[in-house]
Formats: sequence, structure tokens, C-alpha cells
Amino acid sequence: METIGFVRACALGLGLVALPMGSASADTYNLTVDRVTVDTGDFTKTGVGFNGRATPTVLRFHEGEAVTINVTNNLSEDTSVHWHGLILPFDQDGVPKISYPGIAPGQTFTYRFPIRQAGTYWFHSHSGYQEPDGAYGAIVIAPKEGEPVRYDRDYVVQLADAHPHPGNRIMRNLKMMPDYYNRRQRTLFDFLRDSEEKGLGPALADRRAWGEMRMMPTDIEDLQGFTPLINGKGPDQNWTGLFKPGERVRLRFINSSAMTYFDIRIPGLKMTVVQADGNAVEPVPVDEFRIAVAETYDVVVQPSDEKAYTIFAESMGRTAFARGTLAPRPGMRAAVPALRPPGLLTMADMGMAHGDMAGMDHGSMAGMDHGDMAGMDHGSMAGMDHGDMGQGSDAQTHAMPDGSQMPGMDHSGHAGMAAAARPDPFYAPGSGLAPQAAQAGGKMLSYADLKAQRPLYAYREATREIELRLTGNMERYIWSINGVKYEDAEPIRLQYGERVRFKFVNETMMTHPMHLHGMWSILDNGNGAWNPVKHVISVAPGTTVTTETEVDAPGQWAFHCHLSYHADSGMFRKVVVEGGPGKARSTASAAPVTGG
Ligand SMILES: [Cu+2]
Repeated sequence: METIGFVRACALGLGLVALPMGSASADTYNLTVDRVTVDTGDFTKTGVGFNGRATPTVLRFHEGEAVTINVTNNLSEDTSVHWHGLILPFDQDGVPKISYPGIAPGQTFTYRFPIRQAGTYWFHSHSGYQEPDGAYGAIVIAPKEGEPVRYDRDYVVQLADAHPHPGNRIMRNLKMMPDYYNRRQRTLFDFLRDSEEKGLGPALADRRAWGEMRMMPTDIEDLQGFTPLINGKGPDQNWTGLFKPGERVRLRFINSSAMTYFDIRIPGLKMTVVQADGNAVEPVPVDEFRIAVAETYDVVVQPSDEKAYTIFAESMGRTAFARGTLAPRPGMRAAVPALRPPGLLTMADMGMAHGDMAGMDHGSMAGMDHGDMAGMDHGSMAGMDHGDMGQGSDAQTHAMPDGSQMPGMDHSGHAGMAAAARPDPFYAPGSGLAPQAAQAGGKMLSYADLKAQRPLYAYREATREIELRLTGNMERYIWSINGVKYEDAEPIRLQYGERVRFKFVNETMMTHPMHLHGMWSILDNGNGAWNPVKHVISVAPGTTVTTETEVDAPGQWAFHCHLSYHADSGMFRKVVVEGGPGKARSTASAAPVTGG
């Protein structure tokens, strides 16, 4: 099946250049990193790609194989390739200044590591803004013991958010003006400016202003103005995967965006989620799912009719969509749905609903750096609670069990609150970001639905807990962990053999996809020994999410938010695993590292 999938995908123009032709046992792959022209159908730009192409290269490995990958840098600047989600020795992980020095212009670096897992992963540059500029590809690994999933066709569906501006310019603009890429009328930053001019009290007293502040859907996305791509193709270029009616089609969704979450559906088809982040889960039939930046989900669909179906992926902020097609014949197309109205951030997303946020420090409301944030000091925030909301005197009393308890708030037109059958426990009660299926009564995947089919580790009590508050100063576009940005932070030190519990407390208004390199993150979603095993954990605003990690990989690793500009502005840590086989030497200095 794999080979058939490969041949067909190749015919459709996917860049499967690095497959070892003619031999399943060949284990040497060659990749070049090149300047390429990215053509989205909306604009063309100069970007970065692999093997001379803007369409993503797909590497196909076999579990148990020992790979050798020669990466040649044809750029005029340093590059690097990180194998996202692969479990490998730390010096093969591809993060400059943590794993190795990087790859200089003209140089070839040879990676060598055993493939000890199966499933869908991806690879990308970890240097500068090469990944946002297009340096990403897919990895598909065939399992040693045969596929647990039955399918007739197999397609990679790799999403990205191509932007006309190069990454370094985007970062400069965000630093200069955090709402630079916000195209809607009013934003939190306008509100903050008003507060600075009039004082927060009067600004808040102005009900209309408050109402307008809530009408700022774009704070859901830092970056707008991009064209979403599927396998390198814009919506009008319509990437198409072929099927014969009745076939089971496996779609390997990979979100390689720099900054964009997508809500994905295929109108007319039920999708069965069979893998999350490369690991098999108990199958979950859904109508729609949200994919965080850097996550992968494998779904199986079975189109029975001789007609085309649209793969529709709306950005979480509803400013753009990716579109592809499944069809019996090339050139067919199906209706493309309209974008839904964006959700609206609520008080819950501002960290004001503390019902399930034990341990949150209420003295630093919303986790912002108040010293640097005019008009947002804690005293004024307290006034905001009580003056405007008319509730008690303790911030903790503002828990909103169903989001509808807050007097004085106008919930009309508020997508996230319209009678969801069952609220998603991974969103703050009353969150405007909580996803809902487009189809009436449709099922949206929740993290709570994910159950490991085959736990990778024996279940045991964590030996230690580490709290990581996700923090930020939005006015200066600094993102941080526990209020400290990367270049000022000490590494997180772990001991080989321990089982660490990470407690992520999101004190910002944005969703952060947290990615630990080198070791698995086991998401605590209440399934105990069957908690799902992931490499990216999305943490919604105003929520606390816990993961556990068996510390079984000596060396030093990156741990960061996978939103490129968040990682680059400080939401990043070095993790040092001390002890273990080989007694990895620690080079503990925290040098600035860029990339997603
Ligand atoms: Cu982030």
C-alpha cells in the first residue's frame, strides 16, 4: 500500500525526492536546503525549501531501519534540520547551539540514527525563520509489525501558513507593533491605549468600549494576511488526492504552520482519527478536529460516492482557509464552505475564570508583566473584576462554570458559547476559543477523546512536578516561561530515570503548542495508563494542562512553544538530562536560539 501511495502521490506532484528508489532496505537519503520560489496562487515569494522544491519533500522510513541522511546547505546562511517527534540521540536532533553548531553554507552534515517508532512526523529547519519561510517536509514511518490501521490509499496532507513577508520582517514588525498584522478594527492594544489615555477605570466604565474590546477576534491570531497551503498548494491551486469509491483513504494531517491553528473538516465525510502525533489512539469518529501548530493527526475516510469532497481547513481566527480535494478523477472539485465568524475572546480567555486553575498566582493576573504594561497593574485589574462585573471581592469567585454566569456580558453572537452538547474540558469554561463542529450536532475532537492504543511506558507515579507558567508581555511582544525569557533563563535540569510531571499554566490570552524534543509528553487527560502519548501539547488560554515524561534520553534538548515568533521572542527553554548511559556532559549556558 505504501508503494502504491507513493507512486500516486508522486504523480500528483508531491516532492518525494528522497525516497530510496527500488529498494526498501536502502537507508541513505540526501537532502539539500535551497532558495526556492514559493507560489501560493495569491503571491509568489522567495523562500526556503528542500531538494530545490517549494512543495514539501516526504521522507519514508521503516521502523527498525538505521538511517543516514546527508543534508547539504545551499543557502548563504547557516541552516539546520530538526526531525520533529523522532526519538533519537540528542546530537542528531538538529537544534543549533543545543544539539550541534548547525550547518554552515556549502557544508554537508550527515545525520545517523535508528528509527525506533512508526507513524506520521515531519522535519523542519530550526534556524532563523527558515521554517516559516518554507523549510518543512513530512516523515512517514512504516511500522515493523504491519499497519494497525486498514486503508487502501495513503496521503500526506501538510498544512502551512505562507506569508508574503519574510519571517525576519514579520518578527521586526511584531516587535515594533504587536498588532501590526491585525487587520480588524479594534484590538486589545487599542483598549490598552485607551486605558493609558483615559485611565483603566473610565475605559472600562465605558460599556461600549468594553464591548468593542471583546469584538477583537484577531487576538486569536498574531499573524494575519497569510495564504494557507496544503502540500505546498494554495486554495485555488487545489491539491487533489484521488480515490475509488468505497476505498478507505488514510490522510496524514501535519500542521507545519509558523503560527496558525486549523479547524479541519471534509463536508459529507465522517473522519475516524486513528493516530495523534504518530501514536495509535483508539479510533474516534469525528466531523471536525482542531490541529495545533506542529501536531499530526491521521484520519481514515471512506468516500462511497463518485464525487468530489473538499478538505476544508479554517484558521482558528477565521481569517483564511486551506483547501484541498478528494476526488475520483483529477480536475473535479466540490463546493467550498464559507468561513465561519471568528470566536470572540472572553473574560475566561483573559484568565479571569479560575474555576480549575488551582495554583494560579492571582497577584499577577493574566500572567502579564505588569511592571511594563501601562494600565494593567493588579490594582486596576481588581477594579475591572468588581466594578464591571458586579461580583464578589475575590478574583477566585469569578469562576464561570458554564460561561453564562457573568452579569453584564453580552453573549450574543458568541460562537463558543452556543449550547455545545458537552463543553470541552481543555478550554476554560466560557472560553471563546472552544471549538464547535460546523455541522449541527457534529462531533468535534477533544483532547479528552484521545486514548492510547498501546501505552509506550508502564504507568507509574511521577517522581516530581515542575510548574511552567506560560507568560507574556503583549505590548512588547515578549513571550516567556515563568516570566523569564530564554536568554535570561537557566536550563531545566532533569535526572535520567525520573518521571517528571509538567504542569502548564497558561496565563496569557493565546493558545500555545508546547513541544518537548527528544522525549515523549504523555498528556494527562484522565485515561491513566491509556493517556495519549504526544510530542506537542496545546494549552488554551486560562487553562492548566499536565503532562508526564519518562526521562529516558540523556543529553540536552529544546523545549518551546511551536509558534515561531513566540519561540523566538523567549517562550523557549533548554532541558538538560543529567546522568544515564554515557553520562551526557552538560553545556549549560543558555545561548539564544531561534526557530520553531
Ligand atoms: Cu506561544
